[in-house]
Amino acid sequence: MTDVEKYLFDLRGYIVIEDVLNADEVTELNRLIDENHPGVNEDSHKKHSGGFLTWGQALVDLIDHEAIMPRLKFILGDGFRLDHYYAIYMEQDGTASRLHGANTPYDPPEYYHYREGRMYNGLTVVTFNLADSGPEYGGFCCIPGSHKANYQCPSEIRDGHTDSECVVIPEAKAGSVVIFTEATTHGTATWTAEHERRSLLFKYSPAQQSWATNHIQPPVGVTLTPRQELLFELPYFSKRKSLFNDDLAVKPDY
Ligand SMILES: O=C(O)CCC(=O)C(=O)O
Repeated sequence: MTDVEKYLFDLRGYIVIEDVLNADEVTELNRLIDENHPGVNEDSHKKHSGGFLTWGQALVDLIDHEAIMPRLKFILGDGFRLDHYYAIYMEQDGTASRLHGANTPYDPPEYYHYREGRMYNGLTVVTFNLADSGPEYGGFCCIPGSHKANYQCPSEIRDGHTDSECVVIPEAKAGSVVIFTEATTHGTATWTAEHERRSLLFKYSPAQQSWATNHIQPPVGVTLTPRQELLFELPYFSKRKSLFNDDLAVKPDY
């Protein structure tokens, strides 16, 4: 996590990291999706769909991609876990989703705190973009800074959605990653592009908590590295293994 990224994540609740995947990697991931694509819903021209970790190793290797692990360590602390994941596919006119998530009202699994010199986050999303998205096209949208908002988002702003002046659609090219805290008020903007939106969302929780009702299971028939296996551990805190070395993730010094 660079100083600029730390500053921007704290300030806005999200960062965009360009060029995490190169063009060949994007092509390969899109090929795996082409082979297995579940299609979009006829009415909404969009689909949220999980289960893709059995489609190919390149997809599995995104869960602990070298570009995201140190950043997640900074954001969530060591020992974080994969809470759930899904892809968003959107064809032209794919419908918007409402703005949700906020600092106020407080939602216990989705928080942003700063205490004793470091940030603490609840559910945190890593979105791999396999197609260009942004203001020209639609896709992820949010209210920068709302992870620290002390007042509830007024209905005029929530209902105004991307017409509200404080809502942005960050530019995120194919190969980029967006990392955001779910405490940032966010949603999906109508997809206006001719090309399909393909975004893979991996949602991580700190070691001790789960947002999802069902704890995610490792994908069947897939070989995981020891570190990838740790990402599928149940939520607990005490004596949790580090994702980065042979030590424990957390060693309280009191
Ligand atoms: O990427 C998007 O379109 C928004 C995803 C979303 O709403 C969420 O992660 O809760």
